[in-house]
Formats: sequence, C-alpha cells, structure tokens
Amino acid sequence: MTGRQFADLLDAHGFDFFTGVPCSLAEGLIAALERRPRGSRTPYISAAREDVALGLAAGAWLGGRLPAVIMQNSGLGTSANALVSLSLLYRLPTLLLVTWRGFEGKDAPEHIVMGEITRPLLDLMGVPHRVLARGSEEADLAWAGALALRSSQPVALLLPPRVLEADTPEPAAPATGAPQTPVPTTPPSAVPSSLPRFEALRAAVGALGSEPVVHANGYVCRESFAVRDRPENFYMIGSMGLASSIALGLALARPERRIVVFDGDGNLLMNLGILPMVGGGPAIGRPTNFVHVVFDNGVYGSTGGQLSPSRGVSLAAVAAACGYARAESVDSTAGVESALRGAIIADGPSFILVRVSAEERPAPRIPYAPEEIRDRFRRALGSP
Ligand SMILES: Cc1ncc(C[n+]2csc(CCOP(=O)(O)OP(=O)(O)O)c2C)c(N)n1
Repeated sequence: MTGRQFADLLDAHGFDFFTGVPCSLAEGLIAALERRPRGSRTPYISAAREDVALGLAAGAWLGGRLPAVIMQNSGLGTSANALVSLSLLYRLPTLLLVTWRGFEGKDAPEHIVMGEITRPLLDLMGVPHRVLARGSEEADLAWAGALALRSSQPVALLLPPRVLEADTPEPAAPATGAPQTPVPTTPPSAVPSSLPRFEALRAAVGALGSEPVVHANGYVCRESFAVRDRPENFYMIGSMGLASSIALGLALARPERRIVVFDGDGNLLMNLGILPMVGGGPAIGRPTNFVHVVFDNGVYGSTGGQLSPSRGVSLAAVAAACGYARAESVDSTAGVESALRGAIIADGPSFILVRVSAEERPAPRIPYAPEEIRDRFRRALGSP
C-alpha cells in the first residue's frame, strides 16, 4: 500500500488531526498528509519533538478531533514521559504510527537497540500495539482505531520497512468546494536559499583549523564526512537534537579550545532550550569558546524533505535574543568562510545561521563504529 492510500484509509476511519516528527519510512504518508487541503481536517503539523506532537494530539482530542501521531521508534524514547503522564494518565485516544527502525536487527548502529526494545517498551508503558502488515492494513487500522476509542488511550501501529511504499507524484488538488488556504508541498516551493549545504559545508570545513566539531545527526554528519573526514570530528549519529548539548559540555570542559557545532534546523528545534543555556545560563555564564553553526534548509532533509518549523523564523534572531554575543545569517560560501573565521578568533558564544537549499549530495553513512568515533575524538582532544 502506498502512503497516499494509507492516508485515505486514515480519513475513512475518522482520523482528522495529524502531527509528528518525520522518519523516512513514513515519507510517502507524511507527503500525502502535508498536501491535504485545509477543510474539516487539519493538514499534517510538523512538531519539533515527538512528545510535543503528543501534546498537540491531546489538545486536538480535547477539542473534538481524532488525532494520529507519526514518529520514528527513536521518538518513543523521547515520548515516554508524555505517553505515561499525559496520554495514558488522562486516557486520551490517540493513534500512534511508529516506524520500526532496527527491525529484525538490520539497520544502522543507532537503531539497533531501540529496534529490539520497541515492543517491550510499549508493553512496559501499557500501550497496546500491533504490526501494520501488508495485506491487512485496513483491519490493523480498524483494530487500533476502535481500541483507542473503546479503551480511551493511545494505541500503536508499528510500521516496519517497506510496508508503506513510495507514491507516484500526486496531481494538484482540484479547486472545488470551500475556499482553501494554499498548503505548501514537499519539496517546498519557497526554498530559503540557493546555496547547497554541501558547498556551505565545504566552505566551513575550509575555514577550520584544528577546532573540534560536533555534528548533528543525519545528512549534516554524512555530507561533512564526505567533504573531509577529520579526527577532530565527532559524528553524533543518534540522539537527534543533542549535538549542541555535547558541544556545550565540551566547551565548558575545555575552555582553552574553540568548540564548533555543525547543527541542523530540525536538530536545533528539538532542543531549542540550549540557546538560553549557551547565551546566559546563570549557573555557567556564557561559554565564549562556543561556535554554533546551523545549516538551515527549512526541511527535515534526512527523512525526505518534510517542512520544518524553522521556516519563516529567524533562528539567528532567536539566538541573539537568548544572549549569544554574536549572531549572524549568511547564504554564500564567502559568507560562511568569513563568518566562521571571525567566530573562531572572536569572543563568543557565536551563532552562524547558514541558509542553505534543500539539495542533498549522495553521501555515505559514517563508516566508523561509535566507539571508534569516540576514541579518536578524545585522542584528537588530548583527553586522558
Ligand atoms: C528522536 C528522533 N526523531 C526522529 C528522527 C529521524 N530523523 C533523523 S535525521 C532527521 C532530520 C534532521 O533534521 P535537520 O536537523 O533539519 O537536518 P537535515 O535532515 O535537514 O539535514 C530526523 C527527523 C531521529 N533520528 N530521532
């Protein structure tokens, strides 16, 4: 079944509020939901974190909607508290569509453990679940929807790889019926910049000396690795959102070094609270050696280009308001180079928003085991 066909099934079963954080296994489904005309149902709302999506779903149900939340199983970890102390505590019917990375132990390293514990974790929390299987999609959805309503609680459908297939391009919706607010499509029509991130990364890497760089997960890691692998690179392949936290810990531990983070907009939004911690946390003061570079393509590029809530928001202005000493926005290779060179010698914390296009270069997965990444990074830092 294609994502679009499954979106139609969700409609037919009364679901009319969709939110979540994307996973490439749900690419076709999210694309179909993003394109829905506004009307009685709300088009897919891109949430900054999975637990935030559960919050939205709670509000939507209180307001009379029937919500579905899409998340990768990694997001179950993020969502544990919201599931037990909101959705289950208040007994709120919600359909959880949880993609199953690490299925049968075959996937990238960051997905293996969560793949193994996905079902036990749901059992432990008391969330009924079933695998969405090819051929029984409608029956599986009917089961989950009916149980969520009857028992008034969240119910999960697990989506292993290849259960939902890619769609062929969808024709534009006919302009009939009630007036419709235009809904952005994927890939977005208003690309924020024409600078490919790969070129921006090449310029940034060229401006570096021996500064350690902590990388956000997804294609930021992979493209930077393809530009130039360095022992001073820490590739954070899991834990979406935490690259900036790792970099802050390192900056505080090693005040004599400049610490750079290559972040993504989706990653930063998942952990926006890091900005006031860096900019003026009363307990720690401002880390003047912290250089925060955010490659903002306005989408979750690594999972298929779903719109990110960074669109229309000046993350540089947010960083400035949070107390960063320097915050600028650039969208050319020369701009990236001079901003990063400047930030490396200036007193920070510094924030460089690099506005890039949604274009992605084919780039390999990081070939090192996580422990190798850890050990060579510590050696490069001279840590005992
Ligand atoms: C908790 C969690 N939710 C979802 C994902 C799936 N995921 C991997 S990378 C990524 C997008 C990262 O977005 P951004 O930082 O904007 O970088 P881009 O993909 O655009 O390069 C997502 C949603 C994940 N790894 N972890």
